[in-house]
Amino acid sequence: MLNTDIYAITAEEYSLGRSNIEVVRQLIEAGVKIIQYREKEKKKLYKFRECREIREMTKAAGVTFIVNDDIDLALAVGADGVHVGQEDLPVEQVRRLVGKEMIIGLSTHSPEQAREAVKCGADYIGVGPIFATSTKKDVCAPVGLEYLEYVVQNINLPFVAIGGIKEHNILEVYNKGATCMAMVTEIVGAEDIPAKIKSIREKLAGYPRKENVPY
Ligand code: 3NM
Repeated sequence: MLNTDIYAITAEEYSLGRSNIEVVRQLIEAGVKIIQYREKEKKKLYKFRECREIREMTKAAGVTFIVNDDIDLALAVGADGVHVGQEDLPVEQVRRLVGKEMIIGLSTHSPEQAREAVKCGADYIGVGPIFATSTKKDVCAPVGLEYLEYVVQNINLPFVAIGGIKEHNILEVYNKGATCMAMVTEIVGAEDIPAKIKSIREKLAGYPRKENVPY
């Protein structure tokens, strides 16, 4: 799980007029292997219809599909996983609802929350916000690269770095030991999404990892 470099997250309001479905189509075509559906403003029926279509598209392409927040939606469309935040249902309760197989991701913003995530049975954690971001409305101030470093050294769970990550600063994150980086606006807000993915990947591939980073 999270055995990939780019974790793409939808947000139609930043997608330059393209629909979530169109963005997902382009992400899949560009070879992105994990996609999260995150849509804060729409009513559930419309989210359900989009998720149902995205589930079909991702399944056909062998792409992991995660639904943000809505456990019922994740179950209804047969998503691979659900991603919850610190103020959503506790992970133990989510597990009771979704069963053993579904992936549960949990957003964390501090060492304490990361340690708690291990105890409560999250399958992976979000680590952020690494840099300032205005995409998530209620998120705390950036925790910087320090918290990421803590997770790399101390937490034995797959994790994805998130928050304000862009092509121009992604190497800072990568070089602290993150292997999977989540982005919203940098990707869905790109004029040319496949070109953006390619360019980010070239950047990562062209840069050697720091020695002795334990991952
Ligand atoms: N979660 P962008 S930050 C969805 O820290 C989300 O848990 C965060 O958007 C966290 O890539 C964030 O546009 C928004 O900065 C990331």
